[in-house]
Amino acid sequence: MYKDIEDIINSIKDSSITIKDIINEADTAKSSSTNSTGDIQLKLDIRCDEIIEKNFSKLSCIKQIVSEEQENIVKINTNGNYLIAYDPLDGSSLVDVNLSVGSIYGIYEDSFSGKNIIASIYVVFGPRVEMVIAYKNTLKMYRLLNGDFKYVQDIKLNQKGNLMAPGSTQAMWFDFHKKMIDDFFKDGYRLRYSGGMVPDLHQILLKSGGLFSYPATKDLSKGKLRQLFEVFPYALIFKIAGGGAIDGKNNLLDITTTHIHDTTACFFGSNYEIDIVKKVYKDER
Ligand code: AFP
Repeated sequence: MYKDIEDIINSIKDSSITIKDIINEADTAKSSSTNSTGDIQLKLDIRCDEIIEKNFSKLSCIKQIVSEEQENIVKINTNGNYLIAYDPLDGSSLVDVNLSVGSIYGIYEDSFSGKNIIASIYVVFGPRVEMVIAYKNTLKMYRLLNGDFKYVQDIKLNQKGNLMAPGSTQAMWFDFHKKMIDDFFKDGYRLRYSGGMVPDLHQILLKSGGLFSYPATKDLSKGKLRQLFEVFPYALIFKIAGGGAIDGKNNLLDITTTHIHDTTACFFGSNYEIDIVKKVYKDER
């Protein structure tokens, strides 16, 4: 693996081992601040972000970083080759109820845009700590065992799955979207949704498929999930896994980013389910 990417991965491993310990003794109280999307930040969000930024700041190969928890781009090294966008602890509000949470990283070259993402990494903090790395058309899972991440398996999606993870407030779904989701359940799909995209998508990837959706809704016309550090990393992951990732009509990695905290509607899944979304959304919106 290219040394710079290896250095970034090792930095993420170090941060993740520290974050695991912090989650266990977490002060999950709210801080007095909100992030740029208006989410009230937990002290845990800020602490995890500080750890990741501190570790990334040691790497000369990184030019800039973008965090869900910070308004602006952070400059690291003018001569660095890579740009990293990350969500330090996605779903952090779930720590309070002891559900799994995760960190998400997108590694970009030249600019923060879907077409320039070259690698994705996510870490699931659950009963076990697991890391998935998407790079150069490979998708590999590692598990934290005795202080180190050991290779477990490659990940590949089936053409069709049976898990459904339907996000957002159902009362705000457009009728055509609600009918599509209802029809999947009528076909025997099983509901798997925790409110944390990292464990929810991890489950679909490891149990060979289905559909995760966070659509545009009557109250969120551009969905909720952030392009650079939530959506594009998973779009690359699902592409390499042999599935699909769209906004309803377009491939997610083709959409244009105008601001580092832009959101988008998103669907991640096996090809059979993604084709159904394309058919339903073709005539809508
Ligand atoms: P938080 O980070 O605010 O807990 O939100 C988690 C998340 O960004 C993503 O992980 C989930 O898939 C999605 O929000 C859940 O949103 P809904 O609760 O609206 O379904």
